[in-house]
Amino acid sequence: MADTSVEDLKQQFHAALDAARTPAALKALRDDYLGRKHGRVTALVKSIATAPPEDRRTLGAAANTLKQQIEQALKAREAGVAADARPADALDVTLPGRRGWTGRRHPLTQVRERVEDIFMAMGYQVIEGPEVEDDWHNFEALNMPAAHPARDMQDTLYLSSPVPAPDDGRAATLLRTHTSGMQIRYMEQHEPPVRIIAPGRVYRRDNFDATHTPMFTQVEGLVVDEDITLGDLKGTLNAFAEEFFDARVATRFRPSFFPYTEPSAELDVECQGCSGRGCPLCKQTGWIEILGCGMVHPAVFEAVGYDPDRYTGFAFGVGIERLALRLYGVDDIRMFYENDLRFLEQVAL
Ligand code: 2U9
Repeated sequence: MADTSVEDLKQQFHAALDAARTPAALKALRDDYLGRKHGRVTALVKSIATAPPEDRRTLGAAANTLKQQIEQALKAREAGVAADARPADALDVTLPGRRGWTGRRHPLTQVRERVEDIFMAMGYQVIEGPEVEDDWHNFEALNMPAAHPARDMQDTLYLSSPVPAPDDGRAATLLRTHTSGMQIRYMEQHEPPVRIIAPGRVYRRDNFDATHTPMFTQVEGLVVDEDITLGDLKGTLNAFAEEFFDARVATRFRPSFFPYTEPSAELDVECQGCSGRGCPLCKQTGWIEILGCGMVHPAVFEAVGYDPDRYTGFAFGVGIERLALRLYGVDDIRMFYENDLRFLEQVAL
């Protein structure tokens, strides 16, 4: 009986020792077994006095041996744990990692860069220039003479009087309403062939509501050479649409009007959300408008000193916000300017 309890105690101790991995656990184990007042082995030794006399010798020897074994085992383990011990604030490599916050480009920047990349790969040069423009580059050279409605103060943000006083030699200055002035500047300084895109911010005197902002982003393109045809325009813009949507998309060119192109068109692509069947994204039409385009008006070539009988060209303009709205199915353009991370993190190409 007494032997069994010594053996039990020994087994229990070794099981507990296996589980004790820290200095604190070892200390608790030591107290549990060897503690002066309540230690189990201590109690066993004390119990010898009340055991039957004929058992005392063997029991005493067994208890002593156990006490020594426990003492040795604890010492050995205490030494090992001390060597392994780490300060409480040490790196715990088993904890799950903390993910860093990765920044990304604004959705409008992503769409603009995607458009730029596609045309750059086709050999177009990117040109950039001032947002404050003069009357000639923004209007006059683009076949929009003095009385043209687009020049109205209702539409354009002027920085000077729209009609300078007769004795004022300076031209009217304004916030550009499109990036086309850049193409005019480029043609004034270079002979054809021309193959450029002009991205940038443009300004219009507009409301700030779900579908309008007084500032928005454009990418315009211009190609000029001998024998450029409407077929070049269609082939180029179809290729652009397939690259942009990364798919064989159906397109259609709808007739339109712009003062600086003739003929003019708007390009629709089959709605990617419903494959043309009709959905809220395409307002049930099955088509999504992505850009305006046309053959450059001869009056524009005359304004920059190009011979309109020798050169032809095509031009196009993409409104990046409108395109992004349709791409992401966003119903309020203001979302792009509020910088609410909950929105920005959801829209990514
Ligand atoms: C030159 C000659 C012609 C650029 C063009 C468009 C058609 C067009 C709109 C798209 C949405 C403006 O941002 S938007 O509101 N643009 O539809 N833009 S042709 O034509 C040019 C440009 C420069 C010298």
